[in-house]
Amino acid sequence: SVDWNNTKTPVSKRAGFQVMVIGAGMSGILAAIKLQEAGISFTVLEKNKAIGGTWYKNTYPGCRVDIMSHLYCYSFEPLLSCPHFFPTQDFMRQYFTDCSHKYKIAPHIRLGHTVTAMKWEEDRQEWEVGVTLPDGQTEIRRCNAVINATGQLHHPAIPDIPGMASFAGPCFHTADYNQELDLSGKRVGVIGTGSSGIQVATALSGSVKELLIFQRTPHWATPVDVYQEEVPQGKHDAMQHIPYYSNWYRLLLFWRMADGMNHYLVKDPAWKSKDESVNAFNGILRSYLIRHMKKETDSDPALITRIVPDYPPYGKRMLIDNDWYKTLSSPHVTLISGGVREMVPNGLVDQQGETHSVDAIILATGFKPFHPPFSVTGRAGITLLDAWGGAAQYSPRAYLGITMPGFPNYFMTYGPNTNVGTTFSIITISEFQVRYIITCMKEMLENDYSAIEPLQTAYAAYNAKVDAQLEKLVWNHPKVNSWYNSWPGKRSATNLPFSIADYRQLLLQPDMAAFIKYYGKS
Ligand code: N01
Repeated sequence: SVDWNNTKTPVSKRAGFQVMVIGAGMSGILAAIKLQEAGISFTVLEKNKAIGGTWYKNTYPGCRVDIMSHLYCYSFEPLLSCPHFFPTQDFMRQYFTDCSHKYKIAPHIRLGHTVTAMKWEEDRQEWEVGVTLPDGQTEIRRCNAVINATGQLHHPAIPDIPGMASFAGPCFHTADYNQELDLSGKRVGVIGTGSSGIQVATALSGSVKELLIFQRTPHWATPVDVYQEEVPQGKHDAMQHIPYYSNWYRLLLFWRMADGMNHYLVKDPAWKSKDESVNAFNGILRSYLIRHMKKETDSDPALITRIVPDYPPYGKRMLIDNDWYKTLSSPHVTLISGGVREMVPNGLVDQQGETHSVDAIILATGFKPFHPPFSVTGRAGITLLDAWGGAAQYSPRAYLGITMPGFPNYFMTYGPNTNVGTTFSIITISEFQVRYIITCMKEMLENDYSAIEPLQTAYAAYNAKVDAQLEKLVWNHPKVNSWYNSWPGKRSATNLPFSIADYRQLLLQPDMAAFIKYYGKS
């Protein structure tokens, strides 16, 4: 859990210190709540018409959290009222909206405000932020510090499939789901079989006439016996009335879903010479997952050979089986392996050249992680894009996943190398980060620093440790291409290579010796 005590005492010095939080999703709302408690002035800029981030944008049928509600919530606001073990999208959106009201941060959120560019003004020791307002006008806003809470995954990856424009029916991404469209009784094509793909396909399978699922590469999925289930009344009551029950339950889930899984992530040292080589734990897990596939598909050998991945479990994000395998075995569902060769006016052509006619196409093709939504220019005119290798060698990095040399008072939540590679709640990671960021700000205010930025040496030393640890883990398997490793050298710029307990330890107290401090305006 997160001890918020040290960020709760309001700071008194430096009236006028202003923080701009970008994004009113899970991390932005969290940052706002904690800034408010610390007595630091802030504004939240949100480009959407409502708050919720991911849980506002993603409204496709079947969209829900694949992490248990008891973990997928703020530690200070347990989600005890959720009727399901795995909360639905609308439930999560309501939770974050309720939190924004309960903690009185809603008045600080500016909806429909899109940040277009940001520039560090050395003379003023401030960030200059270009914003497009809801009426289309633009203006410049200034602040002392920025918390970029836009996350890793919000820019849809639209595939470049030949003939895409020729398709006559509706074709849209899961993050832009067309709610007006009634797909019941239609032939629907779904491209992609990651977390979004299996959720939308399974949910639609009950109402469409025919479902054609285009799987480029199989993903692993783990069974969870309570996926569709409601939390039983007894557990509900225990959570609410037995002292500390919910804390213990969270601890149990934490162990099962987080660091208790870490041994699966370590690759066999002999790996590079053997395509399917996995460590002993991973080998046992692999057999278990294949047994599960067989059970769910009535051991259909033709199907099994097409859905068993040729890389170790956890190489890509582990899916939670939401009746996905059962869906694949339904008579009106067809799995087409190998991806899509082209789109034609009436449908899709597979890699074997066969045309499949469909009425609508859903692109469950994922997101472009860290796709820069706006340009960020730090000291000496260096942009974040340049600092991360430029367009050709783009590979985000940060000191502790939060700050960057050359970008004073620029803080990130869910930044580079902070995504968890197990199915654990990213909310806990954001809590560690927000606590760290606010502690840094308190240090600044109490010591009258106008700005801080990490030393290049601290940044380099931390990233050397990140790289050394990444080398040992499964995400850069030669057969894995995923949003985890879509950077030069297949290095994962998204994932946290350390245990969650170790990362927490690193963020407990900022090492101010690792920062350059600036005093006042030059
Ligand atoms: O995206 P993905 P996602 N032609 O990148 C395929 C979180 N999330 O939106 O594997 C054909 O995982 C691609 O194929 P391949 C979660 O962290 C959480 O599903 O590259 N296919 C793959 O199958 C998750 O990991 C929840 O060969 C193409 C799929 O599209 C992350 O978001 C729910 C293609 C993309 O899978 C991303 O998940 C949903 C092409 N041109 C998402 N391009 C929760 O429940 C891509 N694909 C919390």
